Amino acid sequence: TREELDEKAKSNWKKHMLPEKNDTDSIEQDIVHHTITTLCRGVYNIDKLAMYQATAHSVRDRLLEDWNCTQEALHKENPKRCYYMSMEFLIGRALDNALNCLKVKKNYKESVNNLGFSLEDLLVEEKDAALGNGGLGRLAACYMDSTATLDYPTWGYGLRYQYGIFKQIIKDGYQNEMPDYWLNFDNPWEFPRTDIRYEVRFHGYVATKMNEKGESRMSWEGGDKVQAMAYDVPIPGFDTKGCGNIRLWSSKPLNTFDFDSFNAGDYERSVSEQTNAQNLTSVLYPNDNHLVGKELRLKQEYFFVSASLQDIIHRFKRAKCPWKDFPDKVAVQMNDTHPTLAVPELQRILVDVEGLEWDDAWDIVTRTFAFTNHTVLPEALECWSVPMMEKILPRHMQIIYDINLFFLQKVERDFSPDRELLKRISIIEETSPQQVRMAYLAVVGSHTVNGVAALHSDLIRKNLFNDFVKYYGPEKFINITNGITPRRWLYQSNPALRDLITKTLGSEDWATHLDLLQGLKKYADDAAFQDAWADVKLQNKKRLADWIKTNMNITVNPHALFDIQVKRIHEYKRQFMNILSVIYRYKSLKKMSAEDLEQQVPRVVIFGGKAAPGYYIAKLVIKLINSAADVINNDVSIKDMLKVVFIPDYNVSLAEIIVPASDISQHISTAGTEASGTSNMKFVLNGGLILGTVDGANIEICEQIGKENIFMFGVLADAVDDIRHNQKYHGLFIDASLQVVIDAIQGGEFGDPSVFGPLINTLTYGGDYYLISTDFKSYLQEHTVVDDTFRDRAVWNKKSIMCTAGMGFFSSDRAVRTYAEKIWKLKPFKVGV
Ligand code: 4GP
Repeated sequence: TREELDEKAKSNWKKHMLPEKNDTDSIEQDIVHHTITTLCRGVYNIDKLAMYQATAHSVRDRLLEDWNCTQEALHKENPKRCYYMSMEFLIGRALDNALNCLKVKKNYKESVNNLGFSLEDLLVEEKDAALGNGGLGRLAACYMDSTATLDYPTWGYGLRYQYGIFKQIIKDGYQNEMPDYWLNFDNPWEFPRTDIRYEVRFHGYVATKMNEKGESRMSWEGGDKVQAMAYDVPIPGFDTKGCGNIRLWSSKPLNTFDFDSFNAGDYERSVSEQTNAQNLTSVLYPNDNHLVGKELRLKQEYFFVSASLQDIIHRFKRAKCPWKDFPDKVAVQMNDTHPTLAVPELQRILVDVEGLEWDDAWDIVTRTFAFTNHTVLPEALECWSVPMMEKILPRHMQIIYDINLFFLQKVERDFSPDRELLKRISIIEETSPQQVRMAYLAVVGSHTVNGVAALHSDLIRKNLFNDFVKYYGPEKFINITNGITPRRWLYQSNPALRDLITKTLGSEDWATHLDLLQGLKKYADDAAFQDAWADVKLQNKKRLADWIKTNMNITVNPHALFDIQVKRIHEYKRQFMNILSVIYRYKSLKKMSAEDLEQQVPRVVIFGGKAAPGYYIAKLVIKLINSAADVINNDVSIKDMLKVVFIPDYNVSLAEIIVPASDISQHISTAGTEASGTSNMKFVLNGGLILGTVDGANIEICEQIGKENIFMFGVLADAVDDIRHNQKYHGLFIDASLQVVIDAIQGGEFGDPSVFGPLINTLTYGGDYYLISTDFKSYLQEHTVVDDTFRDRAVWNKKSIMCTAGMGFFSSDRAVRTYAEKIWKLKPFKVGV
């Protein structure tokens, strides 16, 4: 280590550890240097991809400098740290973000130009890091941006999937999935840590052993082992020397080889173990808000928490603190239940390996972990069958039984002996086979549980965790409304608006103090400012229209009202209701006289989003959207008053083009089903209005920007149960306007009606669980209000300005600060001052 080097060596190191220079000449030199030495190419065969790679490597050098600086300072000072454990990080592209954070974009642009390329062209060469499905994965990425920017000593832990979320291709209107092998070319944004490896065990058996003190302890033995190797992804903070990190684990075979099989001539078997090990972290499960109870997934979850905890403990032990101080040095946030096995795993390490007493260990565990819940959908709640758990993690299953036993004994002793209550609150569900309820294990193993928007947190307190709230008291269950990073979702993705805001407010400070956007309110009625504002929106709509023309060969009018719904395709998100309303509009337009038609507000309705590969109904919704688009876009009689576009392969990079271009965006989940939503925040931040239900974060957005600046409709969450009950016992009432649309589909106006039978059945015979029929009429009415409002451009522009101005609260900086203060008890740690 550095301490062991003599003075001369130390001074030699210092002499050469000079900071990178950011003048254009030095940048060019670095790019050329990387072209030659990292890529083994030269001016004779450089192309856009290689140029992107060389540029990215030179930016990475600058980041790594900050990374090292931060890690060295943390190593020396050893402050409390937080670890954000998440099976998903939906990061997107890194280059543009890094250039902005390091404040070197202007010079890079010039340098790249000087070398014969355009930076804009290079940025799109980068593949998205798409290691997540949707909401909770993108949230994790925003939170990493904020912890880095605010200098909180926080690391993310995750998995390095070789295949991220699949690529969506639309063929004959249907979704097809293609693998996303994003690591095909070299990935300059990760740093392989060949020296950081841990062994992870599966299967095996539990034995009893004597420890050094002569006490009898359980020991997990035998089984199969794989190795976890670390890859570090530096996360730059905006305008700070501090640099965060996401450590992703990749599975590798252990360096053992089955020589018996090999010598017996069974080469295939001797290597099969190696391939199995490698496959463990191959692929991200492509489900959003839905559990798939596959063995491989359970193994991924354990592999992830085992490697992460070994790493955390290794770092903790370096400081030689006593175990009881662990929670003063380490906070772990579990992003959903996916990392919950960390609870029994830490308990196992403390009791079986470190020799602590059960109660002392449990005290440490429950002071370390906190848990975020992201959904109330029953199909998303993780349950693992006890037999599967026993087979793969036999010792953990015993520990979970013990955790449950001690917990139930306490509830019975201190709270209530009611058998029904004990059954309801038990971590083990007495089905056949028994199931481990991971959300309950997470609650019992954590000191704090949070929901992600006010309504959602209320609902989990009232329903999902009600018994726990009664037992533990309400303080343990808090709300932290989600947030988004303004750096990616305005500063980077909407340069025209960024510049206008910066010019108006006189500085860029709003990018790290989003409340400053309030300052725009005083210009909301100013005609010149409104024009400048509207001009930015038009530019962004043109950018999207160009993308649609180039990539899909559909012409859309940028002066039309852009009405956008992009998110995972899910029944509860009701893209189905949206396309039904589009068909209703189409039918209405067709009935109009030429004069009436002229008077209409032209609309472009844009959809985007992936359906889980096994989600049949969601895939039919995609098909219906595309079939309707085909008919509507080719019907000249409606004179371009309506266009429908399904943008394929929606991802973070596309969102960066789509979000700034909305006039309205739709967030129309059945009330009480969308925990928060975060794209609603992104659209409003960019001056797009919301058409939405009284659900998730829509409610708080409404409070912040004013109810006159949002279009809301639909039943309230507390009415939903009664309506469902009535529908079940008194039959369904299909609204007349909805019947018109159903008839059109069943009459074959959008292709073979039998294709859509199962989809229509979800409304009719299926009992309309998501209350499309109930909300349809008020939804159509609100669409009319949208049209009428859009006709008065001054009114609309003012609303749009008020939207952006009121969004300060939804910065992920605010969210992360709240986590740090209320849950992690963490202080910022500033480097280089
Ligand atoms: C999502 C929720 O559906 C969404 O409302 C929320 O904004 C997001 O988490 C972040 O909190 N849930 C998931 C999931 O992504 O898989 O449960």
